[in-house]
Amino acid sequence: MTAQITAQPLDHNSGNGESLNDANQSEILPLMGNEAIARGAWEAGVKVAAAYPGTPSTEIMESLGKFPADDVKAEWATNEKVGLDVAIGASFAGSRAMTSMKHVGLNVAADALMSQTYIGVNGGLVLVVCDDPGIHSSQNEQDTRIYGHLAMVPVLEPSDAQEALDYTKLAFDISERFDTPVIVRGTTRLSHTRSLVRVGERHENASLGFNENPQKNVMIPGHARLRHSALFEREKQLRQYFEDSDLIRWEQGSQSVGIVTMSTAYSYVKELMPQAHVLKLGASYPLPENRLREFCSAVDRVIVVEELEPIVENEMKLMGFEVEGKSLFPREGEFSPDVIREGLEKAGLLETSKARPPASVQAMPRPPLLCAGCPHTGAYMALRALNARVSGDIGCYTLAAVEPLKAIDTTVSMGSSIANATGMALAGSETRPIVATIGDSTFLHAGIPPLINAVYNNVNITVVLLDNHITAMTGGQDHPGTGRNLRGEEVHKTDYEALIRSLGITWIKKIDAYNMGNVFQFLREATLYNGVSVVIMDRPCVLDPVKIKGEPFRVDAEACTGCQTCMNLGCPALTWSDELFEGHRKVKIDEPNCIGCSLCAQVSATNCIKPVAAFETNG
Ligand SMILES: Cc1ncc(C[n+]2csc(CCOP(=O)(O)OP(=O)(O)O)c2C)c(N)n1
Repeated sequence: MTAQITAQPLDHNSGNGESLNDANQSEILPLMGNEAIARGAWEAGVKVAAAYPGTPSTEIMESLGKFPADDVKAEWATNEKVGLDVAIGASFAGSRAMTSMKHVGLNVAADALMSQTYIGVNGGLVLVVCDDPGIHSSQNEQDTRIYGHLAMVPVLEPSDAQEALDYTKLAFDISERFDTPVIVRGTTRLSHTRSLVRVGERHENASLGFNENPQKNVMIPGHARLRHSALFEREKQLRQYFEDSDLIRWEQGSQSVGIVTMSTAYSYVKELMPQAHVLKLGASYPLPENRLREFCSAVDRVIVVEELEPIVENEMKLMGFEVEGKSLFPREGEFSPDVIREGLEKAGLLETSKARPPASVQAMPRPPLLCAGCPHTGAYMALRALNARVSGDIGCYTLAAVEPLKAIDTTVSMGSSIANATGMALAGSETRPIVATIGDSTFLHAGIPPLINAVYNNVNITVVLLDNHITAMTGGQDHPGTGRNLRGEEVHKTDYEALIRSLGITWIKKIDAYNMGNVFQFLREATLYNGVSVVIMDRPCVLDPVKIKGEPFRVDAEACTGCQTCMNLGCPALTWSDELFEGHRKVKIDEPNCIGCSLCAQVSATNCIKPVAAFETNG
């Protein structure tokens, strides 16, 4: 059950000032957290929304793109900073605007946020940022709430899909009322859990028009100094707002312990300690000191249950409250009922459960692998054969860092590969050819400035652009290189060759990633070139837009010598048979899994792999 959230009356002409659980909200739909966020934004009258995909946030923009284009211009942006800047532009123009991203996306967008917080908003401006506690699908684990403090912008923390909708809607109101960007913070568990959500109607907002106010809109030092002071006043007003808001909810209990919690941890706490006093924080910044004081003085012991960093705990300690938190609960990893239970046992609040029954179904451990027929495979096999020093990037191809390809030496953050390779070249100690590998979406996200930089600084590196025509890692989103937008409409398609040539690079080869002869030959030639060379590996992802399924291949068991050359591809369709050749296990192909890419046939040392039809013709 979600409690009533009463938005304060607003100046804005949208008429959104009524209770968010108003009479219009009669329909109930099963929505995933991310769908609920999109729905909340649409109901709030969002006019422009832009995002770069990133797990667990991706479905927010995908869902918004399903609403009529006349209602909301929803688009993929080339990166998170671009997405935020587009939303900021729409806010300047007087419309409600939103951007969404995964936690690390905010690192990219932070520069814009840190200035925009001074500027404030015209049309409401909401950033939905989804953290990934437990690092299910990310390069790190970080707590977005720290950015809330840094930027001094309110952070709302929904705990279920209903709140995801309600809080997103409310975030626009708060944004306009207090002249501030607002962060709605999600987590993987919130984003991807589906539950019943009461939905409402859309409130159309007339554009507020451009607000001509250079002192507010143009951040030069003289203006920024004034605006910085305004932030402190705004923080005070926001704190007061949360003192009075239903977003902060004290759920009375009968025990003498009080638990301060938020986000999905709230549900676990309620399940494990239904008798405790609970102060649910729907917003974790800025904190309402008086409400906290009232709560703390009513109980004997206060425990803060918050995932990741001790943000609320530390702030409460600074306010002078005696609280416990990270002495009981981990500061890393995802919370679960078991994790919270352990902490509460440690605190002596729950009896120690000695024998916890093991989960009845255990997932089978599975090593991460590139798909059968993945067009990234051949390039890495060749790079390993070339003994290249490979700086990698973020995408499906990062999987080439592990056995059996084991062909990537470094991976840092999106777009790092090219500048990392530049740095290695400048260091001057590397004797192996230096190669940066980067996917098409990642190249457009953050790969172009470092490529310009590599040319500018005249280094000897090879850049391999792995163009599989899609953002595969996050589920196959379009980008400027696919020539389609979020709604699937045809748009201008980035011409990589022309773009790269325009940067001053003359050694460029575009090759079919399935032609192993060319892959080996041109990668070798590229690494021998003196300067920046670029090889574009051109082949669509086998899963997008529909799973590619060509004629499968088969191993001629008679001819196979068990040399294992094909096994170096790490293709999941290749398995071992029970037959041996001079003590070596022969290989066979799982035909339903094979998509017919022919890479194994091309690398086979004994020419024993052929299309299935070849066997049938030969009887
Ligand atoms: C700053 C940031 N934004 C978003 C992501 C999520 N993400 C990881 S890889 C990737 C793009 C992958 O696409 P591409 O480079 O084309 O490689 P592919 O997966 O298709 O091989 C995205 C969006 C991220 N890790 N970091």
